[in-house]
Amino acid sequence: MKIYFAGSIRGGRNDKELYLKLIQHLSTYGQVLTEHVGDINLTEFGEDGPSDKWIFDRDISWIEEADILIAEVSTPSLGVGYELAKAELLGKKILCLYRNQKNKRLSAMINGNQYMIVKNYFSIIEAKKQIDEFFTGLD
Ligand code: 6K6
Repeated sequence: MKIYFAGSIRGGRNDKELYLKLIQHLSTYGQVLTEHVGDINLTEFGEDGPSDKWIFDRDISWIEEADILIAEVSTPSLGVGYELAKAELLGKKILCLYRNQKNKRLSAMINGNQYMIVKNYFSIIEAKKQIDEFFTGLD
């Protein structure tokens, strides 16, 4: 099972520790292609490494290769939104996890999209449970 995990990078890195924990949990189900999203040393300003075109091309080929896409969508990110739309066009199964936050609401373009499974949660334990249920539903 190849898993594409999507989470905000240049949209903001406030949830990076959360991404890391979710990626560790997802690793028990298969190969997470995008482990760097949970890299706690990666900031939204990091410029080292390959060009943006290289990153785009590699990430698109990983989405094509992935069996499923799981996105943590609490921090709004143009890149994650794009990846979700791409995965939908490619017919991938999609789970979006949204942490409930005061005075914030998930974009209607995600929350209102019947193609994707969108799950709200409060705690990391709950988020992991949503992941477990998603995988159980794939059987
Ligand atoms: C380091 C610091 C800033 O940018 C980098 C390197 N960039 C990326 N490396 C790998 N994947 C990326 C990068 N930028 C975006 N992505 C992909 O888009 C990831 O798969 C994330 O799920 C998503 C994040 O998009 P933004 O718009 O929040 O950056």
